[in-house]
Amino acid sequence: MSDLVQLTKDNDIAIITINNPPVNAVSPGVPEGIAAAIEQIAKDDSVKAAVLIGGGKTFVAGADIKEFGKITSGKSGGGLELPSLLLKIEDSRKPIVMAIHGTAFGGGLELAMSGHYRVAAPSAQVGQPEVKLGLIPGAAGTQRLPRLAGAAKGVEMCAEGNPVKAADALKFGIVDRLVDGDLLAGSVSFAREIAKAPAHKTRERTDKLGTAEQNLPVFTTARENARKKQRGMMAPLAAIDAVEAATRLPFDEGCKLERKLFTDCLFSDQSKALIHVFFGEREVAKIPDIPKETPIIPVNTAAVVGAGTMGGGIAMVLANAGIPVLLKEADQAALDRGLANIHKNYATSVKRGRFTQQFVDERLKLIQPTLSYEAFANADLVIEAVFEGMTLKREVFAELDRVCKSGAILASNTSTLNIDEIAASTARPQSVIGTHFFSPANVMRLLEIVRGKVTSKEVIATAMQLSKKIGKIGVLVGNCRGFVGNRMFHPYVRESVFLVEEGASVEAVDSALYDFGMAMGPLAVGDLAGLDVGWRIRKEYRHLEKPGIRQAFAGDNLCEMGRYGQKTGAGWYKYDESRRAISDPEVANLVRKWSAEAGVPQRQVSPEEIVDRCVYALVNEGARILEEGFALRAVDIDIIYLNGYGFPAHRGGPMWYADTVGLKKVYDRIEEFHQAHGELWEPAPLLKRLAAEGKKFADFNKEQTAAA
Ligand code: 3H9
Repeated sequence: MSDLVQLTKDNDIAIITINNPPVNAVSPGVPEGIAAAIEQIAKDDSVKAAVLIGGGKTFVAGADIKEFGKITSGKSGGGLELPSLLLKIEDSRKPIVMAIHGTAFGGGLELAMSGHYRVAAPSAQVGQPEVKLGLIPGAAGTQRLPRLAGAAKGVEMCAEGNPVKAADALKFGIVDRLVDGDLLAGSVSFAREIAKAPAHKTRERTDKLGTAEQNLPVFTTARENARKKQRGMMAPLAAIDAVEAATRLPFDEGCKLERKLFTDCLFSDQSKALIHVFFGEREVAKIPDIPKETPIIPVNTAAVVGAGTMGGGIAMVLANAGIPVLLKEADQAALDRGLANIHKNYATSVKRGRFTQQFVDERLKLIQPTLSYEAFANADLVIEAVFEGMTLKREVFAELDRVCKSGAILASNTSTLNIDEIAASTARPQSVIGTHFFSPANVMRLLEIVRGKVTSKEVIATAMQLSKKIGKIGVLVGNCRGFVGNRMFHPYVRESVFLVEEGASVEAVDSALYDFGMAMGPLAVGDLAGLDVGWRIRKEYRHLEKPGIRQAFAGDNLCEMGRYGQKTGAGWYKYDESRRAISDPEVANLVRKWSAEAGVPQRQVSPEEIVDRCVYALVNEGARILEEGFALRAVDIDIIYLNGYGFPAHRGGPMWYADTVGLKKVYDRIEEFHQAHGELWEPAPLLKRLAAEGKKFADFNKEQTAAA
């Protein structure tokens, strides 16, 4: 038996325990251990049935994802032999009960389905989340799940990848019983109950599979949904094909097709990108100079200054995590408006089934409106979300310094301003940090956490931990203008406007980037966020612009005409009452006129150039940010772009995408733009070096770690 699997006995019931912390993944050694246990059980006449259970906090969370990278890069790697083990388990003449707690995901659920019975703790979850890694189930999950739960549920779970709670798993036939209390004891007594019953094999069941005619609409709808909701991704469609095969082919042939589709997905760029994202989301939580043991400041109460869109959203986020929050505004009318918005947002969430009315009522009680700083003395954390202007922010922080208790965290939701300058208005800059939420704050997952020069490690560690508690993905960034996300967004948007000025249509620019996979085109995003936001900032910083450098003018000219985007009913597009974008020929005419006046030559622009110009603008700025140390790792930039800017996850983020294309190719294209468009396209020194050395952005992090 391997160290990872133990076999014990409770009289006539054998107990197989998998102990491979932290999540009992099916790493090399686990299948061998289970196989050895099954063989021993077969030989032991005193054993009537067996229970297979996970040690620690969970059943099995799936195949070991780390092994996949080894397999695709040609090194050895294990885990793909799981299907034969599952046949062996299913063929055991002594019934095997799978006892599920925590999560039975991916290969974990596949393992569970090879057992003759499944019992689960009420808090357990089961699922086939492989599509989220750009994969499909590869150990007969697409064949056994529809046999237990029917084709409709099977295809939904395999193609969408969302988990199912234990009670629903019982309802769908995926588990046979819920066990309250001690799971092992309950499973052993269940095993005794069924020990004499015949051991049914899941793969031989056909009662729930349905006829081809019944299933036709199921698969048609699944494909339509996948094309819409998982745009550009290959795995969901492959998963649907595999589940459909379960309804048409014998088990063995279905498994063969599943294996082929699984392998195609495993070696695809999409899967490599999504696996990078999986590990990246966990990597960003690790800050090299802030050890795990850093003390955390308890955050039991909070306060938010400013009840506008951002402040209100932040208050909701805190309340949703169960933290009581004071919400302060300067006058009653603004406070009333802010509260009305919060009520409206919660009502929408109830209508959409995201929250129950009871949950919302409880959250609303946690938000306490106020016009004064009086009660701020109790707050462990204050987040300032007032209008974006340095003078006002400094005034607020000076006031917070006066009223807040010592040790309270003072955070600013600034999206561009210098956090050290804000901190300097207090006598405790070590307690000041940036927490840049993205709009709408209660929906967007990203939280940029901005480290000031003297922000204490405790404050940073607390902010990182809090991000998890409030359901966000916190990424630590340095204090440069626009931080990471907006600093990169600026050249991205700039190029999109240049392209329009050079002759591409507004629609052509947006659709090229939408087809690349962005959630929205950059010009449509501008209309949504308000074109006036950038316009005002550009006016404020005009004195910093270098003379002779090309400046985009079309967006600013639209603002001069009062076309701010959706909020004024017109921007790059026109908008109807339901805020649907409509092409506006007037914009095309105006831009032609302005371009002629500015002497910008007009030409045909291909979708490929649109994508390269905009995406490589992100990459080039990202390379500078990385080299200057404002992002810790290339993957931190990727995670920011996926969660805050709608970059397609299956491309892994801008830096990963550039690594996939090859930095030499990216550099050459940027150099081409440099020759054609001048100084703004000066290649970042890091990109130039890595390209010359045949390296990737990912290698830069290895260099840094090695140097540390
Ligand atoms: C599959 O099964 C394919 C099969 O169909 C076919 C086979 C032929 N492998 O998330 P956490 C690590 S594909 C390796 O922070 P939580 C994770 O990186 C797989 N490592 O904890 C982290 O490491 P570190 C299908 C894994 O409690 C640590 O464990 N399964 C794996 O918030 C803790 O993770 C999935 O896609 C793994 N499978 O959440 C499930 N899983 O501490 C993926 C986790 O060094 N996993 N790690 O940063 C999850 O969804 C969550 O981890 C889970 C726990 C919900 C289980």
